Amino acid sequence: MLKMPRMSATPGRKLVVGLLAAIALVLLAIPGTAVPARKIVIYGANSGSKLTLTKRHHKILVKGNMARQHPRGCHFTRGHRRALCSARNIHMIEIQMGPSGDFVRIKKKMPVPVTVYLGPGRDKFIGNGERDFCYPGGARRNRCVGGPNNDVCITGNRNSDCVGGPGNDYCRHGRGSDGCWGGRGNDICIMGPGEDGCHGGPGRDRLYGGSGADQLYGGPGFDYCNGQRGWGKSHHCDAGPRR
Ligand SMILES: [Ca+2]
Ligand SMILES: [Ca+2]
Ligand SMILES: [Ca+2]
Repeated sequence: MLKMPRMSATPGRKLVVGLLAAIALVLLAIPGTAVPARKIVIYGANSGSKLTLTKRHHKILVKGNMARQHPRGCHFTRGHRRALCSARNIHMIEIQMGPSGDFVRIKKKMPVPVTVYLGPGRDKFIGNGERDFCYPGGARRNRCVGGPNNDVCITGNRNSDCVGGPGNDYCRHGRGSDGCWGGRGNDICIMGPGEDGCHGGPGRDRLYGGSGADQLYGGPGFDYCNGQRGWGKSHHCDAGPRR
């Protein structure tokens, strides 16, 4: 007697299993596409402000004079002087300051990177353990302090300073006579025109002077120093033209 081969059921079962797997994959993929990451945007007041950001539970609290323009991803809780932002599903905090002198400080480490545009006026930014991207603008005597983590500071064309702190930091300066302090970590400093001072600090740093007589300080670690056009002096450097 011929027994029905059991194998005949297998292709059908394989198809069902395959279909179920495909459906499961689609279901898994949906939440990722349905909830796009958000960006918080905070606007400083035109008259200048002292703004602080701190983290409280799953929210970000902003204190200081803000513009009338509603911050994105936040709501005002006391006039334009306090805002509360949900930190859920954010990928970036952006801060846009006005044309007067501003002071922005991140009091607690933010869960995502911070990008800050300080605008005109003599400004100062102090970051925390998040990655900070600081654009201090074109005024004289601006200063960005990145703090821990890998920070980026890109200045305008008048004398401004970047202080990287710990981490692998990057600074790029315009035409002023600028200062960059890389701190610990492997830093990159691109000084541009002007008579600049760059301090690599501990770690393997790469320092570029640009045109103008620059002073490059490699500090501890194997450092590359290149004064480029305009001869200044390199100190404690191990490779490059060292001039
Ligand atoms: Ca400003
Ligand atoms: Ca840093
Ligand atoms: Ca160094």
